[in-house]
Amino acid sequence: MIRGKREKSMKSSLLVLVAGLVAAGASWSAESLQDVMKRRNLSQQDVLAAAKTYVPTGKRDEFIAFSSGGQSGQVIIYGIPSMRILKYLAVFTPEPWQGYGYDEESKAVLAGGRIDGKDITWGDTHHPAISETNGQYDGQFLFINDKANPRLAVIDLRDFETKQIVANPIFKSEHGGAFVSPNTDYVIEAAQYATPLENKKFHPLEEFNERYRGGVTYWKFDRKAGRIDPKQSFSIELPPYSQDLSDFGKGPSDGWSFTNSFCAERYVGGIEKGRPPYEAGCSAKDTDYLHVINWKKAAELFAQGKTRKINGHDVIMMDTAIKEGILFLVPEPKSPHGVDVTPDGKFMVVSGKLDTHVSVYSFDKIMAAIKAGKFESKDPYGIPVIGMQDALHVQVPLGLGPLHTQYDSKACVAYTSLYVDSQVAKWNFCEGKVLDKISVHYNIGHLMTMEGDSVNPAGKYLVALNKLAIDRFNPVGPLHPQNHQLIDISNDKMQLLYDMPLPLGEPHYVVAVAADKLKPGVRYKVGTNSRTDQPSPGAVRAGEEKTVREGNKVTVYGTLIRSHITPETIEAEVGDEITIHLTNLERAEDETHGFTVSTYNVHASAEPGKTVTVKFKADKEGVYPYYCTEFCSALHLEMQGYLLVKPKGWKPTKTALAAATYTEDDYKKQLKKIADTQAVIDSVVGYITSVNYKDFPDVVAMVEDATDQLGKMPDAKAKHEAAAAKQDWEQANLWAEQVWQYQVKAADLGLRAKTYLEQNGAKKAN
Ligand code: K7E
Ligand code: CUA
Repeated sequence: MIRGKREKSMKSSLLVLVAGLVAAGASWSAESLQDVMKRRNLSQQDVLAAAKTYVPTGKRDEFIAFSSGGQSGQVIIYGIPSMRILKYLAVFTPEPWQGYGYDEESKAVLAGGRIDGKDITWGDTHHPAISETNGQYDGQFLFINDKANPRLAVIDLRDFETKQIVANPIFKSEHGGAFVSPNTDYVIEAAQYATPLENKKFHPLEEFNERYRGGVTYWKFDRKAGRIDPKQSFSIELPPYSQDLSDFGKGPSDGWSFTNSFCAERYVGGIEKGRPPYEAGCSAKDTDYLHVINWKKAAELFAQGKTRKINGHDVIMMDTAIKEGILFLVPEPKSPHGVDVTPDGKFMVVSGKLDTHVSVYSFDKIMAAIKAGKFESKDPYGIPVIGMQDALHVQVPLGLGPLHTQYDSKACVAYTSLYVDSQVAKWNFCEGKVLDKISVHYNIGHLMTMEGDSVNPAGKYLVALNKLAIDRFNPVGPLHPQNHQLIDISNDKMQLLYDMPLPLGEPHYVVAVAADKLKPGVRYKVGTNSRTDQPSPGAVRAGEEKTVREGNKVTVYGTLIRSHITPETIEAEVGDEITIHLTNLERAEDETHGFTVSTYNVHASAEPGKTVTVKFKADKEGVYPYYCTEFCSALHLEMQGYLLVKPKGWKPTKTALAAATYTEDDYKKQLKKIADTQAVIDSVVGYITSVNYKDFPDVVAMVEDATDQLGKMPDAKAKHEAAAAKQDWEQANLWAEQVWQYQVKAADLGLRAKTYLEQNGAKKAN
């Protein structure tokens, strides 16, 4: 028998492989650490750094980082301290592995990001934010913005899937998001490049000061639904000052938000007309403006209807904001980038890209000035401006090109990136003194400490997000990867530990959460549309599979389970619209099946329990194989089928399928194989039921899957016995083989369960 032979040769090659590994292991361990250090030219420092980052096989990372994927429009997930990449999470851009943009469920999510009726299949992701409860990361949701096409995405961390994309109704770009309020009731987005808010009628640049506007949007997050509620969201109209990054107040400053800006000059360029370029006109003055906004009061004004509808969206106009006393400005030096509220909520740290200082503003002083009505002036739109000296706590000279600031677990300790100096400065924001500096490679943008945006940062590690890698890695052409450098901040002196090339767009910001706060599931409730979290109307259970034709619409309600797709043939006429729903019936962890149909540009990833849908028009007659795209079991390649697209009015000329020849002898061998395998199953079942397996949900799931497989055996057994009685050896052999297939899958699950129990300390059942 071919299969028997194949197994035997697989077994013997396995033995050879194992023997080889043992031999290699022996020679490897004969080398001492000193030998390796000498051979690879490693210093003590290198080895220490390696020991601080190495995560041995089977062990896991302490923190999980969610990095923006820059121009890829995705989120990059990696572990800290190992810096091992775990997933590229699909957000704004189609991603085939996850079926994102290739199955109907995810296409519906992407459709939420359409603007002006157009599909936008890329994004420029900048700032991820983790949901917070009382200012602490809770590990439930992730938000990220698209700067290029002003949109915001909601990712549920129960399954790490993008659930929603909302497009900003009044901006044309958006940079100052995503940042969350301390209880994640709102997610903020600030415009970057000012445009007319309605943007339905053309207004020339000559009308910039009068007609162009910036703003901030407060998206209401409904935590129970796990979605943004656009109807409960609102914006505040702001001057055309190129609003940049934002942050929410916390603790004493809860209820307020802060947004800086970088072109308060309102310059509009024109290099092609001989005017000085933007870079000159936007940095001519010494100061720009920090916007200080009472968002809790703004939410009340919105509730009272003190808004104007622009493009169907509620906007609190500047006049209202000024009259109601919710909007103030504070000068900030010079072309700033980054406003970061300290964990205690008392200070706002602003870095001027073109100023060597970081400016630490005091929330108390700002409030005192507002209360006393002490303003130095009004801006051209009538917004009260608080004097810089009336708001400053301290200014600290740190170095050239300060950009972003993050916080340590130690009180008053902050880290600021210095873009021009290519350094990270560690400093004390209470006393205003520099503590340490470390060089990075090269031109750092953002930096990030563990849980560094929360009310109690975890310290330990810092990641420098360097814009240029230059000479750090093996060259891969003129386009270089980005360089994320891991730095140990647990001691007084910072220590550089690791360089990680990031090969997927330019990440702008990254956030990291303690790994134990994340509790993602391993399976869905059977029949779930994972993008809506609702039962899929296309779901069926085992045995209920069907294909329905209505007019020219063919709808398949199918299932996936090791190792077959039901149905295995789909018949259609040319021109039919085909919809295929597939439910993965597996419960075992990591038993994902994929699905595609040749040349129809569809693909779906069906994790255990998920129902996926692909849809296309069968526009050309012919034969199209479909198959499972994940190597899911030993008979994965056999997980296949044919879509038969017939011409209209086609009639068969030949009606019998070709068959191989089988004998009674073959059948007897099948029966022996089945009996032997049953003995293995019985012994595994004996072990599992002898211990407390019910205390292990993962094992219970595997046992359920195995029971499912075994449950199908009697039917196949009856069939092979009936065929044997009629001496139909072909049918007898094939149905006996199917019995064995069910056994093999059950045994595979049983062995996995047994290993799991042994490794996780199962005890004798009473
Ligand atoms: Cu690149 Cu926060 Cu968009 Cu700074 S941003 S570097
Ligand atoms: Cu299912 Cu391969």
